[in-house]
Amino acid sequence: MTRAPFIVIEGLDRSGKTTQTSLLQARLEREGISTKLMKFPDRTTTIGQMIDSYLKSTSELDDHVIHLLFSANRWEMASTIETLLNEGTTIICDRYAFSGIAFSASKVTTTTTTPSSSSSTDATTVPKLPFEWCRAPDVGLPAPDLVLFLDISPEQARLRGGYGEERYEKEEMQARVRQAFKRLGDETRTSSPTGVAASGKQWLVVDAGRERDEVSAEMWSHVELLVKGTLTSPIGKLWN
Ligand code: Z5A
Repeated sequence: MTRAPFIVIEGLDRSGKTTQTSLLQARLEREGISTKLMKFPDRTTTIGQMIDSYLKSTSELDDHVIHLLFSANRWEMASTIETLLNEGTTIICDRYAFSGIAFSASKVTTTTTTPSSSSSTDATTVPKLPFEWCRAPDVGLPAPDLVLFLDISPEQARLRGGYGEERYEKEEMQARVRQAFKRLGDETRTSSPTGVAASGKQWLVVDAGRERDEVSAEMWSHVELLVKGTLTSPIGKLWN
């Protein structure tokens, strides 16, 4: 039995994920390939509306609670993802579980101390949520066949439109998120046969600081191989 591929686009804020997922969808449709665009958070569901109001700072939630809501927002689409792939619809997904881990694991508590021998203060940051705790709720979700990580420096991202409107859009946070994504990408490339990298599944870094057309051309070069090939392997499970 053959199935369609599951392609995830990840990246920092303003790296151009929305722009590039739309360009990719248009390209796939021009090639006659049936495609479904998904985006997480999916702000249209009841859970998604809670996430939306948290991101816009119109509500406050405990860090554990919002993390679990982001994951629940993906689980509510998990069976739809599997059905679409098995029916032959290619899925392009704007953010997925990797964002879930990278953002939550980058939240820190900062403590400042003033050593008695000095007049300056030392700042220590401690993660609020352990990395592995952040991964746990997403274990078992449908695994992507390809992750394209759109890489952009926080400085470049800040120069793009709309930056700074939502909760996590602060440079220090974005720098930590970038490191967390790097860790996820590195482990995916070197993971054991049970990881996302199994069966030729890939995490590829794309320089998103270039012109739109250059970025989309590189993305297409990676996606074309996958969508024009034949996938017979069953849909994988994340981190199982
Ligand atoms: N989050 C989380 O914490 N946990 C989770 O599990 C998930 C997410 C799934 C909202 O995500 C927040 O949720 C996000 C992560 C967290 N927080 N932060 N920070 P979102 O995906 O809904 O929102 P976003 O990350 O802010 O995405 P965005 O606004 O949609 O940005 P984008 O999609 O990466 O970029 P864009 O909209 O395509 O482009 C941004 C601007 O740059 C726009 O003006 C474009 O015209 C311009 N642009 C795009 N490409 C280029 C190039 N190549 N050159 C120049 N200008 C460009």
